[in-house]
Amino acid sequence: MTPGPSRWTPENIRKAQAILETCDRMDVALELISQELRFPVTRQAIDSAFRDAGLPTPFQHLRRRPSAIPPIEQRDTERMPVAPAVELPDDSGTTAASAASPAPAPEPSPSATELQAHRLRLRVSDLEARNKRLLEELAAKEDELSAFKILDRPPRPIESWSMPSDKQRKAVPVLLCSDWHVGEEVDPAKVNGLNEYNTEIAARCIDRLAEGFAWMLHDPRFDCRAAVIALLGDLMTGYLHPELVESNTLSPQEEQLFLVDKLEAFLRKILATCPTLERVIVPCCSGNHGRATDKQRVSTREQNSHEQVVYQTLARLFRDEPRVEFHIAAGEWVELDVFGFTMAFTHGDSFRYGGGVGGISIPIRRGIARQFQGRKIHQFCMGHFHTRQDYGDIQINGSMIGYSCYSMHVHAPYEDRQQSFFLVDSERGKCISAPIWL
Ligand SMILES: [Mn+2]
Repeated sequence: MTPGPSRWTPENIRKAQAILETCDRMDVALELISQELRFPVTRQAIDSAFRDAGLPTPFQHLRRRPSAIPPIEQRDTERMPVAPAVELPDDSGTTAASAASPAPAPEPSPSATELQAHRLRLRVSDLEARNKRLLEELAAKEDELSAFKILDRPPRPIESWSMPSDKQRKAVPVLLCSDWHVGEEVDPAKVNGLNEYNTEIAARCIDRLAEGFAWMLHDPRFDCRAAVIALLGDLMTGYLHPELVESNTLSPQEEQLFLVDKLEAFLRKILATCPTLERVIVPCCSGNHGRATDKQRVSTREQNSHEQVVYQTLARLFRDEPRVEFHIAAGEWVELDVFGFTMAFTHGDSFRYGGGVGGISIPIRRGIARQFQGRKIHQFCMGHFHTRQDYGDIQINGSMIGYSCYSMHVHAPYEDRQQSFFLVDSERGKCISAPIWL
């Protein structure tokens, strides 16, 4: 049996961090964390979970600002005007040296013990109230985040993790998903018999893509704990051209529902078949085909895309799945930091290619040089061109629909249905770049 996923999900680690930061003592913190996470948390377990996550030790998270917490005596004497517990001898006649030496501790009187107990009880109830309030605030903030903000947070970098042995390399698999065109049909009779595509074939391809991804992860040379599954648009065809109203087998609304169902099953299959993955990051960009307007809107691209609805719906379906994180583009790009390598994802339709002999890399290089103004991006990922190309720092995806009437019309070279897969090695960057054939 393979072990189940760790209970120390990023979400649980965040909760533990938040609680530690409100506590002064480790034993109190451990008890509160156990209550919150609903499993017994030991010092060793939390130490190793934080170590694995590359965080400072739990002890370093504790709130250790003595000045912020007045000593019991100062604080509570204000509240409780009780006679001082210990009568100090009159020191008016003593020298400085003798004043500095500790006075012999007097026997605590019964009233002093009672007072101390009372103070401690007050302190405990203070702390309990404070912790309860903070936990409530934390829960409220989390609700707020999951309802509205989850989609706006910039992706948390993928950081390196510690490994028990050095026989494997650490890597993050990246899968580009784009140009599925699920509502479009390819009639073999219209493409010289080179291809056939419809919703049934699309559904089968989506399932095969999840299988292919899991198959690529079976590589024993690599330890993969986080993955990137990028949804890069044109997953639907929509009514972009008048002829598509006649030829599509699904309307834009039907395509959205089809995609929500299939993408949910696709991601759940990846979670089920890739148990080593602790984080699955899903950058989402809309394609030009998903637009709900006649012409492509520029500044309100995402607000006017049907694909945005698909992505937002998926993010809500996976709200309670801590392993999956959606990051939906606000504009053209989503950026992500993987082991310190910067990656940028987009659909790709802003790059105009007129069929020049230099190939598509020329207009893309010119475009990104302007858009990023020299800022170093190690890996650009995009779809749109239906031709899988690996230009090193630019990865262009193939398509799921494959060769179509449109491909014939623009004299595009034939290419089998395929999507792009590669690994980001923790030290060397991109490697094992391969198509997943569908
Ligand atoms: Mn496109």
